[in-house]
Amino acid sequence: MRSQLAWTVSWALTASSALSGCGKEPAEPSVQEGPQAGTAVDCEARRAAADSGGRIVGGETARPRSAPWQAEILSSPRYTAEDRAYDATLANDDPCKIFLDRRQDYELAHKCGGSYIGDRWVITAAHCVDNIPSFGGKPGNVLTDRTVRLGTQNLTIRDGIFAIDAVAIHSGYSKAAKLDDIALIRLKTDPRLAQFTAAGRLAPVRLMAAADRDFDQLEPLRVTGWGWMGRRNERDTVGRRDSGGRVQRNPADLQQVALNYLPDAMCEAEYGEFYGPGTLCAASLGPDGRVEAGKDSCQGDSGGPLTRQEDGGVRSLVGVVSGGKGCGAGKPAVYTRVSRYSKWIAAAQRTARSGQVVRVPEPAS
Ligand code: 4AZ
Repeated sequence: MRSQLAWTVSWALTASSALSGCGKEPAEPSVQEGPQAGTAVDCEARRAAADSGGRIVGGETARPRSAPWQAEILSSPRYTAEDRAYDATLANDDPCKIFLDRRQDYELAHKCGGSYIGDRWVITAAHCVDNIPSFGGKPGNVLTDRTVRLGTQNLTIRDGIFAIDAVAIHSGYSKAAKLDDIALIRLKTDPRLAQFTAAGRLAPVRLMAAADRDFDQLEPLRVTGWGWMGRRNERDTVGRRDSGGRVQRNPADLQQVALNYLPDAMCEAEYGEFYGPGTLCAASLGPDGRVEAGKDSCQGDSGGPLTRQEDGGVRSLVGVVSGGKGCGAGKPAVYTRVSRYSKWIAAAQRTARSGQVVRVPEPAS
């Protein structure tokens, strides 16, 4: 259990902002209103102003529309002038400091990734929607304190925010055990879903099923997200700073990085009881057969898609970003193994109820 602390800490703050541990979190987020997707010139200006310049960790900007199922789970920032003034007084090494003066609104709002699977359903990680904190450290309500952005790979475009109708969380998930880290979100009925789909902005991703071809050895996989871009070592606390001392930032443009499917034994050796049949191990493997440091998912990528390419070019969802020790620290990372949850997904879709968060057990096989 030499690493339990790093593991626990790594996941503890994922679904909330770094400030929540210090008793603050934006309250009652509302659907953001903003400009519609504009001209190319507008987009360039927005991108430049957003100062993203980055990657997942060690990745690159995803080609436009290359991940039309990519979802973002967000809450609206509600930091007041007093919040900002207070934040500015904190020392840079204070874990409560979240560098409000250095971050864009879309960064403050960002919480997690997800994948659109069609019919108003988004798949994400349980830890992104379970027991979310609210303002003042009080328990939040995921149905009202979170929204979902679809139909764009750029977070400065605001015409794609959807309200949540229902949430189903795997009953096997717990913050302590971290297994069964999977949940479904059903969006409220919205004509934009059909409009975005017709416009090619939105497309559901196919789910890998147990009967699909097995993974090739070291099969190339792709993970995408708007998560932190700096490396974080295994033993670093999850603050706003990367291992080089720079403030961790979220990019405006969706990032992608290529990883390899790894043998379970590599994650079992690293994660022990936190790795099981419902998890999948992935990292970038170097030519020496060891995990290559510097290419990884990180905080804020959680819940997002790990995909593979099928024969014929279609991508299918094989994993959901769950967690791991550090980011790009030369450790393999843990993803929820989607093909193990086909029955659970169907059960969750049957069980979900409007206006409720339900916990759904694994159906008897
Ligand atoms: C996180 O805290 C997290 N490097 C996500 C992914 C990884 C580590 C931590 C994998 O959400």
